[in-house]
Amino acid sequence: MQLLEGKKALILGLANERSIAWGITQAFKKHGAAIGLTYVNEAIEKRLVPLAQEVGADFVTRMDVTKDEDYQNLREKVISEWGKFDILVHSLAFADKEDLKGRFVDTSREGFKMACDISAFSLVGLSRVLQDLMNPDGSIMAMTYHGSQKVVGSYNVMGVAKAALEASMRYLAEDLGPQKIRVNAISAGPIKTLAASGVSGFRGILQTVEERAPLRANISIEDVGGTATYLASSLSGGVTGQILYVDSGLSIIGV
Ligand code: 0WD
Repeated sequence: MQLLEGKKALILGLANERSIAWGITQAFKKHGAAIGLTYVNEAIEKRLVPLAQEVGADFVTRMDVTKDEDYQNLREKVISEWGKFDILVHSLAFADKEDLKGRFVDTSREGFKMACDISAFSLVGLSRVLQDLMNPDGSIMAMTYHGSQKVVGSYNVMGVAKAALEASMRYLAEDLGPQKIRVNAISAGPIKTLAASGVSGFRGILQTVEERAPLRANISIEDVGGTATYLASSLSGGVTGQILYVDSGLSIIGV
């Protein structure tokens, strides 16, 4: 059954075939959605183009969420390619590698600002410039991690940025609800991607899931793609402002 037939999905944060956004893109494609993709810089563009071809994407365009003009350019691109669209996927984050090791107390003001700007404010900025282009029954989703709620060694400033992202998601859900746009987050378990390689001790985090999570296995980008498809489709009508955990159940385990 094709759950996303006739829907148009704009996906941000596809860097390579290991990216969570790739699992989501492939799942959306399988379910009949049209795809638009963005890249942050030329290096990512090179890796993105063959992936875009593989899924027959309608367009790829530049979007660096730290640049005000890119928000406007993205809006204009969506208008010229699609007019209206249905699904927005926020699957991007960034923090200085120096801030993803050692003690959180040493986080610099600049590092704090940058992590929150790129990883959290961007959801607000994107929602603002794109909201009126979204059809009713639209769905916005962002990727988060449990380090927002509990202390995870080395995740540091990114945990704070994810807390800001999750709270932003809830406020956006209230703002955009009257327009029949739903806003949710997926809290994924650890997956070995480019972004994850910046987190010191990441291997140990993966091992913990295998040893302690109820399902005793790490999750895959396909697992996230499945939940994203549910959130993008009308199957999740009535669901907004929520964080859905795709983490093999690790977050329910106490000491
Ligand atoms: O374990 C994991 N991998 C988890 C990731 C567990 C739970 C959540 N997440 C989240 C991440 O925090 C992020 O929000 O999932 C999202 C996607 O992350 P990913 O798939 O793990 O990482 P990756 O494949 O590296 O894609 C993230 C991309 C960037 O890649 P690089 O590695 O080049 O930084 O985010 C993009 C970029 O393509 N990105 C930006 N996009 C627009 N503007 C910017 C920017 N300024 N900075 C980074």
